[in-house]
Amino acid sequence: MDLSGSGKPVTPTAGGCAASRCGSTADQVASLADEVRLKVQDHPCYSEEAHHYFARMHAAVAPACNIQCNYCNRKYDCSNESRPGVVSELLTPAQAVKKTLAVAAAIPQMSVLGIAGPGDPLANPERTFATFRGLAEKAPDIKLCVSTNGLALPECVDELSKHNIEHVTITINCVDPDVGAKIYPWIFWQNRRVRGREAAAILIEQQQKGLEMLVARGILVKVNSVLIPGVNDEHLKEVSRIVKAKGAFLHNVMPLISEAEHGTFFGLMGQRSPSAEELKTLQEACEGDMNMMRHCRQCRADAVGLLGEDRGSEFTMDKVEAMEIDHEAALARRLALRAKVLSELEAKRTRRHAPAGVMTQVVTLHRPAKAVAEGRPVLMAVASKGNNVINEHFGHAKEFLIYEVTGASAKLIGHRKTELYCGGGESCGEGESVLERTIRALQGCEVVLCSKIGIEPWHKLEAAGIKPDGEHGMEVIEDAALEVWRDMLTAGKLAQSAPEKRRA
Ligand code: CLF
Ligand code: SF4
Repeated sequence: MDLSGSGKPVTPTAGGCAASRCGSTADQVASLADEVRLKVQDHPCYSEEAHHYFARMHAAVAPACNIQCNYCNRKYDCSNESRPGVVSELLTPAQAVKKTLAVAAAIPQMSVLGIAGPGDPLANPERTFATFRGLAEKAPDIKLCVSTNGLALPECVDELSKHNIEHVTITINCVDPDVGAKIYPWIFWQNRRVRGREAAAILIEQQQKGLEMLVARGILVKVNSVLIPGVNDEHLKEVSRIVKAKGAFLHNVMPLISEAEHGTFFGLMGQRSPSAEELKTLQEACEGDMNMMRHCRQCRADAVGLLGEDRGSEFTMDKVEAMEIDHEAALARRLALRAKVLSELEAKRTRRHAPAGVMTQVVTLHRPAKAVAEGRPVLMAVASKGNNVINEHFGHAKEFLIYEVTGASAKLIGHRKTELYCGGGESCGEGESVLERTIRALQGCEVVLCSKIGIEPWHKLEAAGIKPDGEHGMEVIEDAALEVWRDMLTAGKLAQSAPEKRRA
């Protein structure tokens, strides 16, 4: 693993137009230049494959922010990198280092420490860099990651470089100040508050300058954009084109989370969030220009665990203080697990690309016969706790991974959180059960793959036109999904056009 931080500019891929496809899926990771592959192969956000196996945590050390976004209420987590919800504990840098070491000792899959709020990390540079310094000394195997709105980025790039930070996320919602003026009411700039279009213009200039400086130093940049229907939806295609042209590694378009009860300007003004279909359509439109992140969970600024997991309550400071930790043994466990996972993934890739004479069943599933590739795509929901296998009970799943499956591939295109579809209120329907909410969250899917499922949900899913499948428990997700797709094709279910409900 590259802990050297050579500071040399990095070519994102081995070459050619593949540069625009770099990033996340298994085969894409395999095709990256070695220097970049070492940086992303165990980063759960920069590699879709890695997110099944590796965990990250966020240290909430950065309370202040230097801008105001209309989707943010400062009582809540930063929407740059989190879903609304208060940060449980604001940490000092020393506490953050202690907590990170405790998490890394208990969760050997932990490979990244990110600082993503609750305000802006670079508006709190002393606290942010003190945390990174402390951790780099004590756990040099943990990658350091930061997420920022970009206003203070240019003045921090040298410092980021010095601290061997190889991954920076910039939230860029626009490249046009007129669009920006609808998203940012003000920024705090050179000791004064600047408003409206002028504020947006300064922010955009700083973001673009910061992006260019990072790329020039070989730091991988992910751009996050919040999709705000009617405000920047069409405009994000232009954003994607520009940031890719400037060398951003990955683009992550996230849906606006807008609820009146969060007290945000957008929430109170009734600005709606995009539908799953709108998000997918935009991601596909942007994908023509660059690789898109599809597995983001919009996690909290104090998130702990695999993406989608929330293990923060196991690591409150009082619990951390009481832990006795053998740091050397923990480091050895992490390194051993990382080596094992990465070598297994490498072996899997080699099997998949083996010549025809030595094809395994896995290869067959990933390379179906030509005739098999002709059915229509099917959306499948998958209940998984990680490791890229179907290992979660339907009734225990708090989220489902959504795959678009064709004869040629099973592609992760997003996730659906069942919690977001909470009952109560006019829009949700009074008295709606958890099961009904879950089924509503799965609208558009035709199959649910899970390790087990009870008889009542089985019947209700079927009645809703979704086929429950508990037969592939503990199987690799993509392989099982492709097998189910082929069974549907054989049964003559894929000839007709996609059901009307898929467009819901
Ligand atoms: Fe955190 Fe962000 Fe680093 Fe990941 S999150 S600072 S790059 S370690 Fe990841 Fe969470 Fe999405 Fe962010 S899933 S919100 S993209
Ligand atoms: Fe909130 Fe983050 Fe925007 Fe600051 S940058 S206002 S903390 S969402």
